[in-house]
Amino acid sequence: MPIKESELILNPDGSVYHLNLKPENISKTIIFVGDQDRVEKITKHFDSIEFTTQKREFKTQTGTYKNKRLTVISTGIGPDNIDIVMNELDALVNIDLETRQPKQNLTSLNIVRVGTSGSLQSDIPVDSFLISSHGLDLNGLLHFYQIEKFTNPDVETAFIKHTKWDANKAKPILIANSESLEKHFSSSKTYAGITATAVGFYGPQGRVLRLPIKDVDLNTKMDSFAYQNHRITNLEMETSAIYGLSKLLGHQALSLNAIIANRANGTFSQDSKKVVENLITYTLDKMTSL
Ligand code: R1P
Repeated sequence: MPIKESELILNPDGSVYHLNLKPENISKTIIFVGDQDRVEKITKHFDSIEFTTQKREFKTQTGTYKNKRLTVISTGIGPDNIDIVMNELDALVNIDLETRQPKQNLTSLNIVRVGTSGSLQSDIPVDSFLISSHGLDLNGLLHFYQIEKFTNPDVETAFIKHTKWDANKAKPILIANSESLEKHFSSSKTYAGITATAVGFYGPQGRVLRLPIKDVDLNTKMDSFAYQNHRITNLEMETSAIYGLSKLLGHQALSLNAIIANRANGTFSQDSKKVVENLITYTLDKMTSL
């Protein structure tokens, strides 16, 4: 049965609905950024750019860096956008858009997020690079999919117990990164740890402006959580969704974080643009041998 027009929505030119992309517009190696203005901060290093498009917050450029064909795409903020980006990118490679049928031979994309994040650990300072060993999904997105096979119940149960997790909130799920990508991108310059992925920037990350939040101690409890060799190092808004949907769809994913804030000691980078720029050049250089 072909996938219905209401489920796989295509634009009149045949491109996928939100991303405005056709299969030939993307490389199999893709960099995600949150901010649409960060796309060109990456592609300014390219030898050449063959394709550019943008719809809403989803800006895409494809080109070559030292002869390696790469696509850079902005996802905007949050796991809800990751649901759109991951499903539509997968459709571009794994669904025949003419017949609307899933392909027999599936393609696995390499996806690397270059993002910013706040450290929860005082020993992971601002201006450092952090690789997410896992995404800890605190936002509920993955519960809409059949994710059971990729969860880590022992760690999740320990986390729920340690934080006295409110049963009215979505149950936390822990998803691992792509081991091979982690090996490729690790170096003496990188820290590693669990990245917690929140559904919002303020209350869901423990920030209080005028609204009281339910658990003012949640960040401290996350910071002190330890299970075997696992600890939670940082908090942002996309990693667990990227990891979970990549596992389900058969893609390789890694999240690289420029640490611009340290929530444990209250510091913020003196030059956050510089640490992001440094992470971009670090990532691009590793990309050439991927
Ligand atoms: C919030 O300001 C945004 O910044 C972080 C969060 O994950 C969220 O998307 O990442 P990016 O800078 O990669 O967007």
